[in-house]
Amino acid sequence: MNPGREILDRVAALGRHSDSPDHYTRTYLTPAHQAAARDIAQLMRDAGMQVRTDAVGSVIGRYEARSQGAKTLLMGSHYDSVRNGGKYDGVLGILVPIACVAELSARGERLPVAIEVVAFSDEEGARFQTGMLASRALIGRFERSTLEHRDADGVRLADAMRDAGFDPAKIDGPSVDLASLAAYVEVHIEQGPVLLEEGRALGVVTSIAAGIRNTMKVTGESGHAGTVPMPMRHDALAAAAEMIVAIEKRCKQGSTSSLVGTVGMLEVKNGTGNVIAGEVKFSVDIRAADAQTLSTAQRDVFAELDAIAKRRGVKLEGSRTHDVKPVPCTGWVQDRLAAAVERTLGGGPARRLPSGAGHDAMILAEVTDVGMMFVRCGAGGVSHNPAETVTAEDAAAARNALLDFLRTFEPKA
Ligand code: HGY
Ligand code: MN
Ligand code: MN
Repeated sequence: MNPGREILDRVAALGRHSDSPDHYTRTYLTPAHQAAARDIAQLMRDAGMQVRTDAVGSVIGRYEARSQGAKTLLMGSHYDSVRNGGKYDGVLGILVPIACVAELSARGERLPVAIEVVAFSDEEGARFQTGMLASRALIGRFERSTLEHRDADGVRLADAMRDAGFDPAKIDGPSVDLASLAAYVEVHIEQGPVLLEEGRALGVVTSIAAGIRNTMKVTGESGHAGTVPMPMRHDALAAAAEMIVAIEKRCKQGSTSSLVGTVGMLEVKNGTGNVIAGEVKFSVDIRAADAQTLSTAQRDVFAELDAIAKRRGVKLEGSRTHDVKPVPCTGWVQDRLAAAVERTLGGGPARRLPSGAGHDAMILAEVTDVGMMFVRCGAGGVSHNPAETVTAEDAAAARNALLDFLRTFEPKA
């Protein structure tokens, strides 16, 4: 079978493990999430890897080097998803390296480095607002305060872990040998239109955008929709609505198109059609390619939200749930990936491009050199959307380029 076709069939099979019968959603520690983990572990074993699961549910497959004491090349991505997302986000970056190791194993090939493929259990943070939870835990920098986060049903993260058979007390250090890491390489769909518009199957990431996420709470005064005169209202939902438009307005300003602002979640407490809303929560996600643009935009946005709250006589509180600095991908890793892409695709220099999306590579960059390979997204480059798609030819190209990268890989002296 065409290796790309086999990868896509596996994406589809894993995509059937969803929290919802109506769309693809796989959030941290749900039954669907744990079923996917079991399938991924089996795929790793079938590919000739020894498999372990760490204290937060990341599944790690190891393929030994040709000699003892070798460095370890880490690869991988995440197997959780956003709500109503696309099946390729994260999962492709797990299945492509597994396919490469399966090929090496079938031919009895061993490399000068060991390979570890990590399926991160929680990168999106969609259920508990815990972005990059699993990669932080992998490198020993799990933030224990997240154990108190609750999901939409009020379930504490710590309790969800115990229910799924994980012990929060065991999250106590790296789940890989950091000293042995040669580099980390992540294959991921581009989640944008550049490769599609330029007719390229693959690209090499130069840098990953910075980003912050907050959960905001607006507290006003609930009241009767029919009796409270407009000038006397402290309407939490109307205030939030003005704030949401203010975020969009500020993030549309400025010279750099890398500045983006999104409110993806809005929750009206005890929302009722004939009641003036007393309490509202909403999410804020602001990103930019560089720290200065992000910092200035943040300063302006939160100052404006405070001014709106003051003018409307509502209380505004915010908690930071995610904060990542911009991450440059390491030069030598980029160059090796670009050479492998060029040998695989031909057609001149590989396209290098920035990532507006965040990735586990940002966290691994705290402990080792990192690189990312992008795979063309179809359907206009859309992602975080069920229309997200990748062709079998491009999946095969990614597998072939990564295999070339592995077969020519020597740890940096
Ligand atoms: O939000 C992101 O950039 C990624 O999908 N976690
Ligand atoms: Mn994503
Ligand atoms: Mn992703």
